[in-house]
Amino acid sequence: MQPNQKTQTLEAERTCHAGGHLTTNQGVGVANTDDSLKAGARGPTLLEDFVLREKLTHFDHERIPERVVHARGTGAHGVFQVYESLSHLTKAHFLSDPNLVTPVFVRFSTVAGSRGSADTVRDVRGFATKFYTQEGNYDLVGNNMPVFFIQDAMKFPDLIHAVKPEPNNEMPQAASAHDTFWDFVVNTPETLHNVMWLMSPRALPRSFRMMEGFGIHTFKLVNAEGEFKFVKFHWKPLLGVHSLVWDEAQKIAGKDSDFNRRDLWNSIEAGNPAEFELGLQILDPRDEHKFDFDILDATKLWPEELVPVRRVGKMTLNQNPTNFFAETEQVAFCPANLVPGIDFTDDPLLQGRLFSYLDTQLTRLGGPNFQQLPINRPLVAVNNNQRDGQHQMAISEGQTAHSPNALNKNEPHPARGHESYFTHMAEKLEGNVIRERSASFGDHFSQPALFWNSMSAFEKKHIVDAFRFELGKCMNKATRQHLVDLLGHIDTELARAVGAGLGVTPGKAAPAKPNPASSKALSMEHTVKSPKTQKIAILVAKGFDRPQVDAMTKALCAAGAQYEVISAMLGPVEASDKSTVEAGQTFATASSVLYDAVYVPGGSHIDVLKQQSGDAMAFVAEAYGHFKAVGLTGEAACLLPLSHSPEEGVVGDPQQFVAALGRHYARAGVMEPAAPEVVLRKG
Ligand code: HDE
Repeated sequence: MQPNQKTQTLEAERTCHAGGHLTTNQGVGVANTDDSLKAGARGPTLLEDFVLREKLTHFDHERIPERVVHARGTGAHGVFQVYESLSHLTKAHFLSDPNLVTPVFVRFSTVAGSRGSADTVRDVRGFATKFYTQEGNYDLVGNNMPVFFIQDAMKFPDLIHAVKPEPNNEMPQAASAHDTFWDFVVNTPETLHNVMWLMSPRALPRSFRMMEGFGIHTFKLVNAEGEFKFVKFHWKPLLGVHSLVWDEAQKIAGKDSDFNRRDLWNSIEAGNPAEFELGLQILDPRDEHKFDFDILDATKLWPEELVPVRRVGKMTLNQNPTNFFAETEQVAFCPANLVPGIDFTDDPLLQGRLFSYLDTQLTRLGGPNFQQLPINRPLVAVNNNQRDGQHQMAISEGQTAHSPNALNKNEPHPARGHESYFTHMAEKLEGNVIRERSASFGDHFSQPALFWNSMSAFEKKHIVDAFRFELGKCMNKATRQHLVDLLGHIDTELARAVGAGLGVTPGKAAPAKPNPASSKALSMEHTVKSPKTQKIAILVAKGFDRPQVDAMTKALCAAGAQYEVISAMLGPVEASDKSTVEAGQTFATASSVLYDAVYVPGGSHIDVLKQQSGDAMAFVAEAYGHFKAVGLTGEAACLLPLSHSPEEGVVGDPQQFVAALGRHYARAGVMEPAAPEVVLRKG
């Protein structure tokens, strides 16, 4: 794979430690970095040992503060290219020239957990993209959900204090299922829309390659004539939007806490880039006030049925970082990093973010020069009078560092003429100085109801189960009651179903404004389904049917799926025809939750699998329980106790198996009535 422009510049920065002799940081050669300098072989150690002191000192300072939120993350390099010129909408070069390939770096993250927490926790995912454009760096710092918990940046520290581990005992890690989070939610009903998303399967992405991204805020696109349109940014994954189920997510957190990170890394290493299309929702300024929500309110989305998403370009993440710390840990995103042609709106959440990112990075990255780190440095020249500061890397030449100046002919000069430069939209502002929330931000229930109405039966069940789990972990009974009462304002069935699991009867409140609307785009049910890059477990023991395995692996490879052979022991496993296949995993190292589907060929090995290794039966049963495709050929059919139909995703034929890859949520059945009068309607 050809490295892109950014990775080429990073290449130039690389320090290769493969060859040469050991030196100190001063470049002085050393022959021994294993033993400290002592008075006699048994000590004591001498203070003059600068080699020991240097090694320990550097080690003592190897960690930097983790991000105050989004601490756990992983990154990848790639490129972005627009399909057609959008110059009628924006003067941003990278969106105007379809021949331009813009390098990008993306960091995906969870929000609440510490840097070492598990990947598959219930949480929002960050989706931050740095475009290294020819006009400077542009950062689109988004999430995998289209709305946020709060409307005003002023509430952010409260939200994060509430969701992070509780301050007295630092529990629980990377989880919203505790009292302080729900105490904040019930007392801040503007959170409810994002909370509905958080309780949905969207909070458990199967892969970073299979989740959407959203800029959330309303931004502006500005063209060369100075005309603007409002815009919402979307990332649409080409593999569709897919999630884990809760039981699976919890088990993966123990079996492979790097599950999402590993998935991205391995896919890229295997030559399967992560691909996303950039989508735009465009709104004419004349239509700013035509909706029953305020477009400056970050707790609201623009239903795609009202404002369609136009796919305008593609991002391909095709290169793993060389060094996690240098790139993924040190990358610094900031929503204030704009290029000409894109501008902010007055969204009060966005306005606060414009301050917070640079501010936090001054501490995290130790001073004002972190923009000079290779991963943060723009491709274009940086030219200004800023000087000095901690960790200054540039050796600026000349006498002047002020402007205007005559001593250096006023260089660097203000950009002019055809030089690319940023100008803020000339907008008339007026209003009283006031600390108040706009009344147009006041409806906290209609869009959560829209989301709920749009869910499939399975998603509704997931949401109800998630509320029951989360509130079940919340010890304060008043909080549980309060939450169920609030859910009553969204949907009566939802409130009753959640309440039944918590032993709480919803209050009398009916939805303030019954909202029967639904939006197809909000449900994962209608997403793209593809066998590509799905990971299949093939279970074998001595005596398996080789031709059946060959037929299956051929069909899987042709469809772009991947497989791993699992047996009781590593190494060659003998088939009925005496040929062998290599087992790369065992029942000790592998688990059904780490695969998208399972296949077991027929043959005499079934008796071995059943008798000697109950693990195989548990493997198949668990995959079935998590709604995965199950391929059982010939004698293997007995591994599932009851007979199942192809409609349920249980098949034997390779082509049918490939077609069945994906989740079969119909197996979940109808939701158990929570109370005699409650039956969830189908989504
Ligand atoms: Fe962030 N957020 N945020 N945030 N955010 C940070 O900046 C903040 C918000 C998002 O991979 C911090 O460098 C405030 C919305 C992502 O490095 C910090 C508010 C959205 C990342 C910060 C918000 C995001 C961050 C912590 C409310 C989606 C990780 C470390 C006004 C549109 C970026 C850092 C990465 C990181 C502040 C709300 C996305 C503290 C004050 C809304 C993806 O500056």
